[in-house]
Amino acid sequence: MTSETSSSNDYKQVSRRGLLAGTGSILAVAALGGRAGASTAVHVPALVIGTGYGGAVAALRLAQAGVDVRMVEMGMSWDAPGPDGKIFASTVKPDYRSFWLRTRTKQPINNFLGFPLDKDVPRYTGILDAEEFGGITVYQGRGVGGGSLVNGGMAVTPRRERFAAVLPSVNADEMYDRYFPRANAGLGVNHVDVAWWETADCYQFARVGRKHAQRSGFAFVFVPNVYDFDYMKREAAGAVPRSALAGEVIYGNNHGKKTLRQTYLAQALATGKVTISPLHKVTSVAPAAGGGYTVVMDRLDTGGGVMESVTMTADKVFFAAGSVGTSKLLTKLKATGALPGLNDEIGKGWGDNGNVMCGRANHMWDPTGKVQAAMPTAGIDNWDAGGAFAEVAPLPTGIETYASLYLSITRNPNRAAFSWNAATGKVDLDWQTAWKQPSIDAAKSIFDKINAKEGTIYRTDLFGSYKIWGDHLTYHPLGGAVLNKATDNYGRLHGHPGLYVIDGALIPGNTSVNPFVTITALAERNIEKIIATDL
Ligand code: FAE
Repeated sequence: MTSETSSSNDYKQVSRRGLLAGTGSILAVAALGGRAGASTAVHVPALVIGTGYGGAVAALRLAQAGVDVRMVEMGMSWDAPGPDGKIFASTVKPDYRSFWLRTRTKQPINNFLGFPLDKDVPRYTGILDAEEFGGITVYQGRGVGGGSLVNGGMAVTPRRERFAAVLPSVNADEMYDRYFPRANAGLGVNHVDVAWWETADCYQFARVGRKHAQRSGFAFVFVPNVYDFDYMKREAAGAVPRSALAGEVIYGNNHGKKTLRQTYLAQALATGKVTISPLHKVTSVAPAAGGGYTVVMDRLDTGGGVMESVTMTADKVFFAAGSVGTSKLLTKLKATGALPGLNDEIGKGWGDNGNVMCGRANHMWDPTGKVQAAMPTAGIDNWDAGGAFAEVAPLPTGIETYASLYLSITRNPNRAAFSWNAATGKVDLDWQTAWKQPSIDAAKSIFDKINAKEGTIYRTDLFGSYKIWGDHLTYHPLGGAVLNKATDNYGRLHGHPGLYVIDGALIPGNTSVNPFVTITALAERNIEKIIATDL
């Protein structure tokens, strides 16, 4: 085992340039991970595990409060182009960059007109993890920026009247007066110009979605996004390189999207107080002899091999590895005795945000368009009556499919738990595929009605052969270290002062809408309190 020396502060410079100016290199990063023969472990005041929404908020606010922060991220830095000159792979041509350590792709939509779409790819620390548990595949972003690298950018603040059901112990007035506005500003949320949207070819699919929703009496609502809609207009005009209009989304956007790298993380690095170590996967956190915590991590190569073990110590450790990452770590650390003070709520309260997908086959007079912007702008809101909010999703194949695709977020009461499996040395999740039935029922409250009205049918070719529902997956893992249960009401883990959870693991399974704005706003609320009282 080696320890990292403070000379790796050099990396701060490489990393900041890399993120802000798009230069820098993964090689430079990898070389600075740890050094054989070094003796003193690096000690940092604050260590943040993961660089997604919760981690980015924590790092920025801590740095602004004068605290030096080390962020460690298991994924790559994503600032060097591949052989095609692009950083990220195309959605229709996944390659080695697309998936996290798989030898075959596992595309969310894996069939089309009877043809399986998955293909072999070289094993690589790619951007999208399709993490398989017994009853569900959980899709997550891997790399500096976490889920912001791969998501659809839909930046939805939950309706005020629904918030109490989402986070009952949180003061909703404070959230809606202060933290949701702060999160929206920090994330660079913007709205599509509806006059442009009404005529843009790339939103033909969404206008068809609106027509069908409204003819069946459903509320059709526009949804903000973090994709820069001015950039998209210029894409449509042929003035700039295409990204959303080239279908880019789940394997990364080469242009146009304001990920955390352009917002919170750029600001955090600009303070000069934040250092990011990519390809570092945390495996253990335990109390250190002299106070604070010892954090052990594997430094990975791009094939997923462990190059060395790196140890750091920190006064405060923020778990921001995402709902699954944080829950897996805490479940293991509690079960193995590394963090014996954690309570029995660890690993519990996990949900899939009620995600379920489906497609509808439209008539020939309702084409959805060859070119579809990969960023959704709208949804069908039937939450109060039927328990579903359905995002009108693009199917950016480059050909006319006459298909309407939807990702529904539904009120699904089922909650799973993580547990430590000593025999395999892994953490299991007890979610069962059958638990999606309430989600299917909720989605049917919308689409059965639309199909009846339009005289259309469900597509059965997108998620397998003769299979209507995409009920095997989620994009929105939430919970596992729930606020006010596994932690106090601000994310402080019980039993171990100085350990915090600050990501989607805090949210009990469902947000009623796409989750990242809520995760960001809650992180803003919690870090403000922690800085005021714990530092
Ligand atoms: P997250 O962003 O996942 O960040 C966690 C980070 O920790 C990741 O970078 C991990 O690689 C890293 N990590 C994990 N374990 C370790 C470890 N042991 N050591 C070091 N690093 C580690 O967490 N949400 C929306 O609101 N709107 C959308 O339109 C939307 N679309 C989506 C589309 C797709 C395809 C996917 C996959 C997700 C989508 N989401 C969307 C969900 C959203 O991205 C997700 O809720 C947030 O990213 C979760 O934020 P966290 O901060 O919890």
